[in-house]
Amino acid sequence: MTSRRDFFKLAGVAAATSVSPVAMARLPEVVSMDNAATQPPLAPPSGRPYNPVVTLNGWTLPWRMKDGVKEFHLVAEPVVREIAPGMKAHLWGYNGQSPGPTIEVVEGDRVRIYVTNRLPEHTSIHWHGQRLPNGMDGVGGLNQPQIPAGKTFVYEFVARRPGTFMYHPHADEMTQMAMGMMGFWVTHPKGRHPLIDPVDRDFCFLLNAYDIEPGSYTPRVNTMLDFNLWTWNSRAFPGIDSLNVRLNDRVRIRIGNLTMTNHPIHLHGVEFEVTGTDGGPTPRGSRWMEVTSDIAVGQMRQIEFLADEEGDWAFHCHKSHHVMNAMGHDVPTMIGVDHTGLAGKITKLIPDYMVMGERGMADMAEMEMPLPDNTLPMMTGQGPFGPLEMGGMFTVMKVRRNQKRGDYSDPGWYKHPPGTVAYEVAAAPTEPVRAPKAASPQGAPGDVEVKVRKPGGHGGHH
Ligand SMILES: [Cu+2]
Repeated sequence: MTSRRDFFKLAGVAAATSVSPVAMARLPEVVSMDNAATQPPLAPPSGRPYNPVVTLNGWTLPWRMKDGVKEFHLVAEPVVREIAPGMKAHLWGYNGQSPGPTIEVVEGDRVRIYVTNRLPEHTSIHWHGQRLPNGMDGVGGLNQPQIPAGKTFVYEFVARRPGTFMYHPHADEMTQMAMGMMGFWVTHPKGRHPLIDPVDRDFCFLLNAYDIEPGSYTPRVNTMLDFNLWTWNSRAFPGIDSLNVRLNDRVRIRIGNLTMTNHPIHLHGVEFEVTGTDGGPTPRGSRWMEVTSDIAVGQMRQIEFLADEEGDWAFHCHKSHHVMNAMGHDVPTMIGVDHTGLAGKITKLIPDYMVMGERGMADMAEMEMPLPDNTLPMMTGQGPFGPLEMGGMFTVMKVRRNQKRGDYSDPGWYKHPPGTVAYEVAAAPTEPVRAPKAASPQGAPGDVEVKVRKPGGHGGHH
């Protein structure tokens, strides 16, 4: 194992001479990442130049050039991924992290990818969206034998079309995807492309989801619907880094969805265009401005915009349950219900019952609630004006005048110019004007009685 920086010193030098020099010397060095922070873009040290992407809470895999072929080495293996500070998950991934590293190549590149399987079961890799020879498509049993545990296979093809791609196993998929085996792939155009504009910043990340019972570490792999952790690159807010850009940058964000449901991704502050899908760049006549783009299961979308408004702009999935972290499924809605004396009685029946939300759920963000080890508060994160009441698929795009070109560091919270923040006015509350109360018609119910709903079932929130 070596760090990404050390790799370049080693690249080109025959690695791993200790085991079987003849067989092993051909394998590129394994480069591994040991933390979940967003790594700076990897400027290409060889091959055609391009403007590299930044993987949100991720990194790009270095390669070595061998006889004009870009050689990568992916290692499928169990990993420990920090979902957010305070919670770690035991996942399967590649080269130390889940998702695996982003692979960046240029249109026309011949690419050779060694895949070593250190999982306890066989695997394969499907290069989602690529044009390639059929035998390289990675569907275990259909296009190739599975890669047995402990073995290394090699894939080789030419990256024929520029665009946004993903990779994931096509072997025991339900388990391996639920455990986090996936990664991003970007093929840059080899020159000026009529439908691909240059941008100042190019971000990418995968949408993924896990079902990890609070207090445990390993995802339940049989889950079909009841995922409780909605993540971007296996990170949940407040663990998702902000997207930091310079005022008036042109920004591209590439998003791939490998969850089991769709995600309407919403960006505040600006309008964007969808400039690419899984099939490639979109024709210019098909683009229109929007602020939310729905990304269906298995799809990729590229959005682009001019970041011409300074500030801290929310960026999130618009399904409100996807901007929350793990919660029990048995929590009833209690708004308007007087809990006095109730909690004690319910706790006798349901020991882990929590009273919540007499006045809405915002209490939850401030409450010091006892949590089992290794889980995240449902709604959390501290903003400059108080608790953010968010979790899951939520982060912030920070647009700053003073952000330097190529600087991806976090500039801190936005300092609003005086007089530009919503504020309280001193005014006496006014009585609402109500329609006069009509007499109840015969047989109609009178005042509505609020009944406490017993916890149980799934509250219909799938
Ligand atoms: Cu969502």
